[in-house]
Amino acid sequence: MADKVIEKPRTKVATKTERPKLWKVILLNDDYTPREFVVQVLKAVFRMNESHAYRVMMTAHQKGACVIAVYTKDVADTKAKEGTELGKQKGYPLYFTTEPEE
Ligand code: TYC
Repeated sequence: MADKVIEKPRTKVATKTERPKLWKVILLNDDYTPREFVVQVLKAVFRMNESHAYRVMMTAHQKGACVIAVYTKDVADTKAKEGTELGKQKGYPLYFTTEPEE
């Protein structure tokens, strides 16, 4: 009896921390917004340099849309709204949308 070891039941809670899903911000082409203005907005809102912004703008221009970057949902929504709003202020139909990454 003296050698009987009483074991404490071990309780281990498995915690799984999932990474938050990331959202893509997508630039859509239109026929009216001037190219140079799109480049300015990309630089201001998405902190791109001139050549990166130009390449992204041209990709949207030629293919109809271009994925700009991925962010957490809040940041993606805010940036898409900011970019769209800058165009709207000038009367342009410039449009940024968001969608979740697979
Ligand atoms: N297609 C526009 C033009 O020819 C330029 C443009 C490029 C507009 C990309 C939107 O997402 C865009 N003036």
